[in-house]
Amino acid sequence: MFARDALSYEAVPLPNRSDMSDAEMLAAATAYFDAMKTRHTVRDFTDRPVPRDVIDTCIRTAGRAPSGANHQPWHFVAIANPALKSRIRAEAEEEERRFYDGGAPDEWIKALEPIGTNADKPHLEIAPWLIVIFAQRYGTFDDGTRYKNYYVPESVGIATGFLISALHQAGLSVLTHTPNPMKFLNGALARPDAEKPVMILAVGHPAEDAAIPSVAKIKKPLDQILTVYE
Ligand code: IYR
Repeated sequence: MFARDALSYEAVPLPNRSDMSDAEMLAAATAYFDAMKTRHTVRDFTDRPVPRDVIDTCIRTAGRAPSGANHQPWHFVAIANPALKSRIRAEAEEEERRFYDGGAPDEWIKALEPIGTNADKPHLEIAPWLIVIFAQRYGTFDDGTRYKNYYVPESVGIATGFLISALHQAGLSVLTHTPNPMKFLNGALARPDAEKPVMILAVGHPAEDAAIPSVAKIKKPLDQILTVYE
């Protein structure tokens, strides 16, 4: 993506700025909070299709995340193809069975009890889209030589947050799914070894009878997640 000789600093004026009053800022912040507090991780989807344009646009938003040295060390693979979704489900469930049948420490299994998860992952076939997020350990200049990426987990985490927020804003439900280990995704999706699979997002509309674990409603209050020095 970069040419080796195009790496010098050039300043351009800030192209966009918002000019809100304090009251407008608070109203905007509150409106966004009100929208985001309706987000829940969903595990039961319908097969209602979601247009490709919606997914593309949400990925564009993810691509606007800040990243270490602006290297944008991420790659997204969006899958609607039923055969590929079935393959991913089969391979993920194989890993998950190992995880739930003794591979994971007892403490981890116990921590998951209130979430109600198990090795069955039908949503990986039912949800109309799976988005697999890859982290790029290094990048490649136009001439084929490598450059190092920085703060890769942080950058990819921020981009994933942007993506989840954009999908929610578009009226879609999301499951963040992390089969353990995930290396099989490189093979299934023909991604290079330099890329580390980070997460699968199952994306779509919630099933009529979709439920969430009651613990998911318990969020830490502000005074537990914020310390202020004024
Ligand atoms: N990957 C497993 C286990 C799992 C782990 C965590 I941490 C969760 O928050 C939920 C599930 C699975 O997807 O079932």
